[in-house]
Amino acid sequence: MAKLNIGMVGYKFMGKAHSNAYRALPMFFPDRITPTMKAICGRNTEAVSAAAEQFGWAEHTSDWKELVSRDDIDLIDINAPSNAHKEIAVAAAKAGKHLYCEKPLALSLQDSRDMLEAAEKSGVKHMVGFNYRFAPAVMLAKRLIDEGRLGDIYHFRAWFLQDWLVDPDFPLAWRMQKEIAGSGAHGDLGAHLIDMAHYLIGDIKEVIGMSETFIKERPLPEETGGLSATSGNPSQTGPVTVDDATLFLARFGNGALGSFEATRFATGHRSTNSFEINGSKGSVIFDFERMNELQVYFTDDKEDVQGFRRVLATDPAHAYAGVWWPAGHPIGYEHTFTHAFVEFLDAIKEDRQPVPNFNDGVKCQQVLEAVEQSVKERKWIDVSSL
Ligand code: SOE
Repeated sequence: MAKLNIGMVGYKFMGKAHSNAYRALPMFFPDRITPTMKAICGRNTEAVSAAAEQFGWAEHTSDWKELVSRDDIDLIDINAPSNAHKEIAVAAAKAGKHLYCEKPLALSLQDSRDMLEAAEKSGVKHMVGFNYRFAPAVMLAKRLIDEGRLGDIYHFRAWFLQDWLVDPDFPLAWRMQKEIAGSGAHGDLGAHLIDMAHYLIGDIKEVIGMSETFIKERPLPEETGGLSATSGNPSQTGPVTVDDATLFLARFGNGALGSFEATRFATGHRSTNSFEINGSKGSVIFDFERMNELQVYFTDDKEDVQGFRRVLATDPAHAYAGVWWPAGHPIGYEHTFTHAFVEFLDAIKEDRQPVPNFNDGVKCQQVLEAVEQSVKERKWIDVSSL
């Protein structure tokens, strides 16, 4: 199959990011399967029609059921709010479509398991949108760990800090409503950190967490989109039903210790997504705001030059780097999505599951829920008990 017809549900922040990735693919990865941007779907006909034109989709529709049942669609890309994921994914799987779904996979662990089961039953390929795995500097960290160049891993500490909710008048957008988002900073930002930990370190055995909702009531929104929202009448408010910040400690199956912090209240941090890993032979530090760099430290460097050094992950030696620009020319956020789709297209061609797939989505959801249970019960929770 040299071509693949895409039907996409969602047209806001992630819809734009995914569309951009599909458009870049044939130009930068011409030897791969070519994705054809067939049809985009959203509830607001006027808005989705404008998005179709702006992003380059051939058609638009406001009926996802019609979209997933079309014979000429091979893959359904779901980036609508989280409460829509399960129904669409299960229906699309039953219709035999490959699935790409944004994170967190579902509103609950059970829903995510149902999605995985539906995908496995129908034998389609499935992938979950943990795009940060595909930053070349992150992939370099993975290689250093896998090749034993950091030695035994002792610590994984990660933090994803945003500040877009510090203003108490910021309206009650969907990301602050449990029935639509599942959870707050925890599922939105913490999910990325958990997946990164699974990718780099391995399975998490047990967790203990704490969480807080600092602003408990917010003005009702008039309109929301991406990370922006406008409020109508500020005197009309509603309850925030998700966490503003969640922190937790973890013990990995291989004995490493982890700490995780996800917050939308880190004043001054627009989107600081970082991790540090310490091993017996060295350490790495990644900071998404400098996503082309990996700080590395090796204990076997000569003592007089020991220290963290900055490696620019833009040489042909680094994953995907040779495809874009000459050595030393940085890439950005949007490229992580293109790389994720390259993995998906390759998996379809090679008849294997892409990574990360719904199994990884379920694993992440399991940790998310274990942390929530721990917050409620104020004790350590064994992740495998869920
Ligand atoms: C909003 O907090 C958000 O866009 C998340 O939804 C994304 O997954 C993350 O990559 C950046 O922040």
